[in-house]
Amino acid sequence: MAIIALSLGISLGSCKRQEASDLTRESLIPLPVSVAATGEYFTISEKTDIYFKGESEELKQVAQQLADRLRPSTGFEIEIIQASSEPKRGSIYFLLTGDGTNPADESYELTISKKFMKISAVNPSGAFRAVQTIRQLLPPEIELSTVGEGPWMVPTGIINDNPDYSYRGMMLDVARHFFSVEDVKRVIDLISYYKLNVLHLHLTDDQGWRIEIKSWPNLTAHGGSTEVGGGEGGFFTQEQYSDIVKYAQQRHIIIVPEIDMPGHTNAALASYPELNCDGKARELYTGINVGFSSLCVRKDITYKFVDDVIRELSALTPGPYFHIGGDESHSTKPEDYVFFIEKTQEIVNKYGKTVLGWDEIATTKLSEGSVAQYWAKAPNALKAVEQGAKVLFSPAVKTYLDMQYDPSTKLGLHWAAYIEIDDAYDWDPATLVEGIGKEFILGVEAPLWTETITHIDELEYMVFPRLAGIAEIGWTPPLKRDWVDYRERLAKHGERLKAMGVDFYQSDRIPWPETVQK
Ligand code: IFG
Repeated sequence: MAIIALSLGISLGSCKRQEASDLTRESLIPLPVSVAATGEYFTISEKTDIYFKGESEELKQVAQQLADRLRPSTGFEIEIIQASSEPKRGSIYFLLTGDGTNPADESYELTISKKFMKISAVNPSGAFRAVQTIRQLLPPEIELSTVGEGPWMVPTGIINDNPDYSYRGMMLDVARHFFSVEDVKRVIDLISYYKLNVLHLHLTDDQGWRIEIKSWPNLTAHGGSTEVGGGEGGFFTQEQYSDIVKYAQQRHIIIVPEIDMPGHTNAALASYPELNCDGKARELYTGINVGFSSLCVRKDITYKFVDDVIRELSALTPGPYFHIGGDESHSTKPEDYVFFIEKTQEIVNKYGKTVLGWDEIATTKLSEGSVAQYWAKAPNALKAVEQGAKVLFSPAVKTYLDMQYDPSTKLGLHWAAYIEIDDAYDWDPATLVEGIGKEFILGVEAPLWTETITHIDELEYMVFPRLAGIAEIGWTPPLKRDWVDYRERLAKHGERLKAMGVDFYQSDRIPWPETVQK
């Protein structure tokens, strides 16, 4: 009897392995534009190598990034091979179809058959986005750094995918509380997993100046020496900033630096007396009030300062945008605010960058290409549209990741709203503000302000899983998005977040599996 049971077991086991798969039922976030299943499995095994076609160093790097992910958790060698002929059975195969004329195109096609996994993309960025999809098609154990037993099976079919919006971002406020290069790289790792392509760094505020400016060294020496609550603060040297930029670039993410002006400038005003209208340096500030500071708008030295800062930081920033802040300048006379913002836009453009600014900048004459970031006042966003400018959507009531989930959340604020997982997901930028249709929207970005956030674990708790929903809003067409479906997919993502060691919020609005419940 035992022998029969054994053989039955083996055949059942192999039958189990042959039961039909269904690629369309996988829990991918963001949901791809189109998924067609063919019902079999591709298996990554010790025979699997990764081929890439052509001379692109960036494509080779994407192949290496996939191998770096697969090796530790499968234990397989996984060679990287420049394809000259057809790759052998069981291989993964990258190729580019673009001619470089459309570098912003992030589309990819992932074709999975029993014999091959093929990724064809217009640009290396699309191949990198496809790698995130592949990670999500494998068992969650693929994210571990210890060898799992597998089998490492992926359902077969074809995925054609591309993003709805070209700007899909997160903002990290490193001014209220400073976060290290290592923490920022962790954030870049996690947002790249959800196919975001922008990290906006809020580098300066009343409580801290976090980026070295060689021509004004006291900005960091003094202005970077504390933070909310009086801690030691900190700052990025220009070398460290460049390291962050490179790390982001390797994950096809651009860095948007923000120097918030003319308000939110107490750290600079404390560092240089001459920046103050009365010539007296301000005290360092470790509280969380806003709106009390302003650069001295009618002094010439102010524009030497602004020019030096924008020049030095633009030279370190390959991305197209420079964010000048412009929010809550309650201590700047309205006519002075207009004067300052219009002059500062010229300086940004002089250094070859496009202006981003909080929605108040739309009360001034926007320079060519300037983008208003809608956070609080829809009328400001409409003013931008009236000027023919694009709007970046960060409505505080939907996207502010420092908002408490509900009144019981220990961290965060709630001046805008309590934002649970469904509140952050179940909205459409293209219909949120009457008069601002999709054609005026550059994309979406979720800011994390850090008045109450001091540590990477607290950051992860506030950011995840809400950011995954924002990422889907930025990537997936609204007609394909549905809270009931997303809720099920997110529940399955719990195991992936857990495997990646993310300290995410386990909302009781999500049916997390037993294996995830803390
Ligand atoms: N508004 C301020 C931020 C921060 C935030 C906290 C903007 C553009 C409230 N400005 O949001 O500096 O204090 O939720």
